[in-house]
Amino acid sequence: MAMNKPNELVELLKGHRVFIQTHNYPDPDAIASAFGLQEFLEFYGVNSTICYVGIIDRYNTRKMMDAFGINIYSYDEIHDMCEEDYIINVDSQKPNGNTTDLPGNEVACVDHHPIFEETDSYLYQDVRIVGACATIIAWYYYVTDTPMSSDVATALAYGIKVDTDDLIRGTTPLDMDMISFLFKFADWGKLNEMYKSTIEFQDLAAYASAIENIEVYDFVGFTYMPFECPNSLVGIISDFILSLDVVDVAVVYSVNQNGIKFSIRSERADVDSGKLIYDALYGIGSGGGHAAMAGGYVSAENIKYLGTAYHGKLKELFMQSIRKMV
Ligand SMILES: [Mn+2]
Repeated sequence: MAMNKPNELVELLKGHRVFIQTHNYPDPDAIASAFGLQEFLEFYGVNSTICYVGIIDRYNTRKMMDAFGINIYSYDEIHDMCEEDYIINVDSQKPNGNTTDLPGNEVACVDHHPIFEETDSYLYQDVRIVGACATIIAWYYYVTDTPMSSDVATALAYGIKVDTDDLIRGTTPLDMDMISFLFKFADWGKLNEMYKSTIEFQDLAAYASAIENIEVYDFVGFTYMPFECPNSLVGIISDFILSLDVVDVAVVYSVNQNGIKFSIRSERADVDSGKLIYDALYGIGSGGGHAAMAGGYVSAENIKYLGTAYHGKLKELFMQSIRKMV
């Protein structure tokens, strides 16, 4: 069923009401991809609305809306989506804990995450394992020679840079080609502005807690924040822990009343973050992602399966899974 010619996507959508849905709690790559796709479709006469579930919880992600003039709506603000409406899943796929099933019909998907469950329900599916979803959207402009606004080019470049950790994490030749393609159209000064004031004052409590609670076993750094943190902040702390010289795999989580949120990072070829979290939490929680980065979750009801000394139990589960891999 897989077509991946952008003009086929345009044909599929013509005459329908179209929503572009990102994964929940969208990050810069998801928002840039949705925005780039929206302007791409608009050029060919297809109007669409970008929507998401959850909240946009980072200052820098929120800053994208103003910087690039992006209109994106929380599903709470959309009251009239119906079954006949078409949905394009962007930076996500349907059978996925991180994407809410909305009333519309999911007809298309553009994503760079590995396919976890084969589904033939998409009429258009473009899933490629590249560093960022924004790379695929940039390629749509590239292969069709579609005019691109400076804001789209800059937002896509930002999405690629963030998801690839500045072109080092999970980066493929296509990511590099698209960065160089975007360079001609993007406003690099505006892109630079996105890198100012990236740590929010309230984040310092999470850094302090992560530093206080860190333990390192072999090459694995474990730490946690015993309070609610935005998903994206858990990821940022995980990157921070991974940057330590003695850490090659970071396991970071935040504990709150709804459960435990995990973020995994790996810079080892033999430890796949997505497989690690899936295996370590098997039967207790859920998780998945890329080789270099992944996320996961254990609900409050399931914490009891970890026992009262759950910090120790989690280390045991993750170390067991890692020893199977290395
Ligand atoms: Mn992404």
